This record gives sequence, C-alpha cells and structure tokens, in this order.
Amino acid sequence: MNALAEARRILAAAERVVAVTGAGLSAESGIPTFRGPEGLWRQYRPEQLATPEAFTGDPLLVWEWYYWRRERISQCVPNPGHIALAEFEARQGPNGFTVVTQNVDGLHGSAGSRQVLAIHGDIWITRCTCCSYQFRDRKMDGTFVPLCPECEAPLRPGVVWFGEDLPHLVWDGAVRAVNRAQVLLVIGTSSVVYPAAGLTGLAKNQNTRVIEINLVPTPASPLADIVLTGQSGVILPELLKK
Ligand code: BV8
Repeated sequence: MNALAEARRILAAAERVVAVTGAGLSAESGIPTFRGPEGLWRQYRPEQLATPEAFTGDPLLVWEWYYWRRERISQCVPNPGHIALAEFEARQGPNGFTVVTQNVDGLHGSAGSRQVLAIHGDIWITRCTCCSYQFRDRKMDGTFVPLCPECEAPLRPGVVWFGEDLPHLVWDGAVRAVNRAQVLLVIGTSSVVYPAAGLTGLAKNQNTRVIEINLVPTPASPLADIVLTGQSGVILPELLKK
C-alpha cells in the first residue's frame, strides 16, 4: 500500500485528529514563508523584527514590516490545502478535528475552519503594550507608531514574538487536543520554532500516529510514521477527500 493510501486508512479510523500548520501551508496562497529562499526573513533575521527588543528599539521598522505583511496577506485567499482542512473538519464533527496553527494570516478561518488555535497570534489584531485594549485592525500602512486611545502607550501587532509566552489558554488547548488525538498532521512547517515544534514529540510519546507533509525533510521527519513529500495544496485534497 503506498504512503498516501496508508495515511488515508489511518485517518479514516481516527476519531480525533490534530493538524499543526506552518507558513508552508500558506505559501501556495502567495504568502512568503519565513525561512525559505524567498522567505520573509531573507532580508532580516528573526531577532531583528519579531522580538520585544526589536520593537522597543525601532517600533516603526517593526510596524512597517507588519503593515507590509498585512498588505501581502490582504491580496491572498485560502488555497486548496486550507479548504481541504476546513471540509475535513465539517465531516469529522465536533471535537473531531483541531487546527493548531503557527500562522498569523487568518487563512484557516477564511477557508471555513472553526476549530483553530492560533498559537502565535493574529496579524489582524492590534493591541496595547500596556493595557488590555485591543481591536481588529485592517490598517496596512502608516508613518508613525500608533498609540493607545485608552492609555496613550504604543500599540503593537497582536502576535507572539520570540522570547514571549504563547497565549496560555490557546497553548493549553493545543496540548490537550494533541493528548487526545489518534493522528497528528504536521503540515508545511520547518519544525524549528518551539514550543510548537515540540507537539510532534508529545504525539510520538503517546503513540499518536504522525503524518508529515512537506517539500523537504525536517527535524519532525524522523518522528513521522508517514512522510508525504510535496505541496500541501496538492496532497491535502487527495489525502482528506471523502
Ligand atoms: C516561548 C511571530 C516560552 C508572528 C513567530 C524550547 C522551548 C520553548 C522555547 C524555546 C525552545 N527553544 C528555543 C526557544 C525560543 C524560541 C524558539 O523556538 N526559537 C527558535 C528559533 C529556536 N521560541 C519562542 O521564543 C516562543 N516562546 O518559547 O515562550 C514558552 C515555553 C513553553 C510553552 C510556552 C511558552 C515564541 C515563538 C513564536 C515566535 N513567533 N512568529 C509572526 O510575525 O508571524 S515564529 C514564526 O516561525 C512564525 O510564527 C512561523 O509560523 C514560525 C515557524 O515557521 P514555519 O511556520 O515553520 O515557517 P518556515 O518558513 O520556517 O518553514 C516553512 C516550511 O514549509 C518549510 O519546511 C518548507 O519546506 C515548507 N513548505 C514551503 N512551501 C510548502 C511547504 N510545505 C508544503 N507545501 C508547500 N507548498
């Protein structure tokens, strides 16, 4: 039996499935990945932009990068990979399928997925650096650092930077979902950013079957029961079709 057929057989028998997704899933929607040849990080290093220190040091540079990314994302739509995941969720029923995404682009929600845990936050949220003020923000350009209307402190993108804790309730939900899952799909992620990358090891320690979808081998590949090599937008519709 080939790898895809075996993966379909395993999924057909699974009551609860979790998918961990990364920038590779959105690549076919036109959103550059972080560490690929055309990656978002190519002209910058992560510590230059996605850290609290970078924001303190040059908040306008960080905002300009996020405005640029919002602009890019606003021109992108979910691809067949996102849609296949949303349709699979509808067929799995309540608590049958959870997406744990590192992506901040919101494309899973646009594709119709409802059980989505955005562990690295949401690029379309702007929040205060000091008080609890936050709002859904469609602003995609700016020449100054926005200030909080409540307390006048600088506003920041509602994403999780390196060195920052993940939102506890969301992260706890992701761990609980993996603990209950019979199958973990690891889709389009380089599996180098923790603690997200640790979910694969958590799954393996409890005999959850792991299926990885990527263009190239990653640190998760040796842990996977099945590795499906190729574009997630091509593989997922085949893997998850009725
Ligand atoms: C934290 C911000 C404490 C939003 C991002 C061990 C334990 C805990 C922490 C650490 C640890 N070791 C190191 C750390 C610190 C650090 C870390 O992991 N550093 C790394 C670099 C070593 N982690 C942290 O600081 C985290 N916070 O740990 O707090 C804590 C501890 C325990 C529990 C809770 C809290 C915070 C990490 C979050 C950082 N923020 N983004 C934004 O601006 O977007 S990370 C950034 O990288 C994005 O979120 C992105 O999603 C993420 C991961 O990247 P990928 O999604 O994998 O994207 P990448 O480009 O790397 O790879 C794309 C893949 O797709 C490739 O494999 C490619 O082959 C593939 N691909 C491409 N095209 C396709 C494809 N596959 C299929 N089809 C295609 N078409």
